[in-house]
Amino acid sequence: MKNLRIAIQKSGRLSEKCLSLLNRCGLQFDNRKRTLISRAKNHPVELMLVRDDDIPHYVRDGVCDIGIVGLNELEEKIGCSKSPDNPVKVIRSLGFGSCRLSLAWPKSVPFEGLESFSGKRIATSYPNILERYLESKSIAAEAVEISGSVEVTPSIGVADAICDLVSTGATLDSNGLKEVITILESEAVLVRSNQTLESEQEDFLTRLLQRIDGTLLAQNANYIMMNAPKSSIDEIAQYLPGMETPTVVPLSTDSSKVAIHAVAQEDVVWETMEQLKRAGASSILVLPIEKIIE
Ligand code: PRT
Ligand code: ZN
Repeated sequence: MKNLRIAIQKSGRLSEKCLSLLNRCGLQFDNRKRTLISRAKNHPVELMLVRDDDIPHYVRDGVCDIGIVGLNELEEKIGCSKSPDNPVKVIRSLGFGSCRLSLAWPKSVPFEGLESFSGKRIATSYPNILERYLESKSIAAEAVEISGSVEVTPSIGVADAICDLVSTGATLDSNGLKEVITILESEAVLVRSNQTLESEQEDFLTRLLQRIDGTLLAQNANYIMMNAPKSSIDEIAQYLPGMETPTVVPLSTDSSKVAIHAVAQEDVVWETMEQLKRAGASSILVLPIEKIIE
C-alpha cells in the first residue's frame, strides 16, 4: 500500500502540537534528526516536515495527501476555504494554534471605524486575505506585503496601519497599536486535497480521522465516579455537566446506595463536585480520559 503522506510544520508554533496529536493517535515517528520525510514505525504513514507556508500548495498539488496548517495560511495561499471550488478542503478543526487575523490601528490616531482605512497603506503578511476583505467592504486601501515584524511598520513610516495575527494582543500593545477589526478567526486545521486517494489510503485516513476525533473528544472529557443514596440519583444527574445517561450500579455492601459513573464532555470543576457532595454523593472521583471511540 502507498503510504499516506502527512505534512506538518517543521519548526514553529504548530509543530509540537501536531506531533503530539499524531502520537496520541498511535502514530510513532523516529524524527529525532528532523529529516524532511520520516516513515512511521507502525503504520503506512510518512511525515513531511516543511514550512507552514508550503503546506497548502503541497496538499493541493498532491505532494502530500493531508496536512495540518493554520486556517490563516490556507486562506492566504489557496483562497476561501469554504468555497466549493477550493482544491484543498478542511476536514477537521483541531482546537490548537488559535489566533485571529485583525486590523490594528495606531493608538495615537483617532479611529472612526472601517472608513478610517480608506486611502491608507496597511502592512501585512496576508495580502490576499486583506485584499479580499477590503474589496468585500468596498474600502480602497493599499495592502503592503511585509514578510516579518509587521507590527513595527507604522512606527517607521512604512505603513499607516497593519493587518496581522493576534493572540494575546501584547505585541500590538507594546508597539502602540490597538486591534480594531477581526477579519478571520483561525486555528490549526487538518486539510486534504480534492484528489481521490487509493482505496487503502482512504481507509487508513478514515481510521486516522476516527482516532483524531476520539483524541479531541477525550481531551476535554472526564470520567466521573461517585457513590450516592438511591434517593439522590435524579438531583445528582442535574449537576453532571454535558453528560449522557449515567451508569447506575447497586453497591453490594449497602442496598440504599448506588455507584454512579458518567462521562463528562467538559471539565468537572470543584464547584460541581461540591454540589454533588451536598446532594449526598461521596467518594467522588474525576479522572482524565485518554481515548474515545463513539
Ligand atoms: O517557519 P515557518 O514559516 O514554518 O513558521 P512561521 O514563522 O510562518 O509561523 P509560526 O510558527 O510563527 O506560526 C505558525 C502558525 O501559528 C500561524 O500560521 C498561526 O496559524 C498560528 N499562530 C497562533 C500564530 C500566533 N498564534 C501568533 N500569535 N502565529 C503567529 N503569531 C504571532 C503574530 O504574528 C504576532 O507577531 O505572534 C504575535 C502576536 O502574538 P500576541 O500574543 O502578542 O498577540
Ligand atoms: Zn510561515
